Amino acid sequence: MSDPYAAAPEDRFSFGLWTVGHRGGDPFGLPTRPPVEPETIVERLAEVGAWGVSLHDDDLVPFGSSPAERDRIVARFGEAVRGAGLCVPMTTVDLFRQPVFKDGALTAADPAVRRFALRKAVAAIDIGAELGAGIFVLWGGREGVESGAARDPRVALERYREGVDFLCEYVRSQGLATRIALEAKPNEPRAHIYLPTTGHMLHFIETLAHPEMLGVNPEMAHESMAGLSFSQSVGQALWAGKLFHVDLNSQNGPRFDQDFRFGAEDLKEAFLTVRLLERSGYDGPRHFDARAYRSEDDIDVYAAFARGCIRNYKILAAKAAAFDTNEAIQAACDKAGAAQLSEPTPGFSPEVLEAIRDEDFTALLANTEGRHHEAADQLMIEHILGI
Ligand SMILES: [Mn+2]
Repeated sequence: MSDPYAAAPEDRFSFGLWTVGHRGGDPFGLPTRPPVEPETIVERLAEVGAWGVSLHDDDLVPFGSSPAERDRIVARFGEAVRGAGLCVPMTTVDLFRQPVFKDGALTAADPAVRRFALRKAVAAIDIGAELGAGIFVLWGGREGVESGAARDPRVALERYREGVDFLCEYVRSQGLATRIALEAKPNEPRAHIYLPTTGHMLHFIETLAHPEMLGVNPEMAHESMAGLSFSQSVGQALWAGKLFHVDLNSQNGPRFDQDFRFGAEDLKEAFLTVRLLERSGYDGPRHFDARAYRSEDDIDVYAAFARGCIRNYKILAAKAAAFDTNEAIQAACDKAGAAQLSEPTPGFSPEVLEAIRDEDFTALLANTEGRHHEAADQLMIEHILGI
């Protein structure tokens, strides 16, 4: 019998080179796994059923490579990706690792650092274009502060706006179809990062010169670090038509960014997120920005970790479909207001206002009936648990 939870290309599952390629190093410990060539990672991802592989510029082309080396590396990688039947749906730029970015990149006080960041980002967009990536993710990991004493956030945001506008103009000048997805994170590596949540990003986009080119890449761990509901963040991005990409992983509450296997923590939020993505018709990459525990070896990384991300998504998608077609569950959800919320609120007119002023709310104010969320939630829990 075939495995109902095996990945299919239409699932659009993708992994970053930096995820399965993560060597297990952390701020307190050395790497525990050997380095693996990008071409080998691609072969192994194909074996677990991935559809795509994403990358930072420096994951593939070592920082400081010559133009000739860069061309050779990108061409060889593109061949490996095509040979394995994969694609590169997304590339991103590392504007955080090198010491030059110690006080920011696009928001660095030193204008020369900002110009260098633009040069690096433009080169990363070029790598993406060469590999056929339609999406460029921008995560400003160093765009923030430890201390606000010498920083006016209004001025920093103005520099941020100019930097992103520059990149959009570059994409347009090259006639590329690249769309840019902004990724938020509240802290780590900076104490306070500018535009710390997906909601902040969604507003920022509306201040830019070409908002139609920009969307968001919400990451489950990042929103959870701020104590927020990931499914609500994804929901706002979908509602705004701005969900260009999504970083699936898991996180155990507000603490350092854990990037655990998707589904490993907070099953309820994982379920609600998968249900939302599947119901929304989202057809972008289902990208796992996660990494295996430091305790694991390179076989565990693929056999248990990468397969686990995929299986948990597929299992939750099947659970979500069954949830939405179960009559008893749907009746309980409707009793808790699921269908009622679909009824629009009236638009303003003097007549409508007058009618509202005249409406008799006596029975509403006297109504003590509960809203029955406990019953709906309990059914969801039992459904997830397989009862
Ligand atoms: Mn993360």
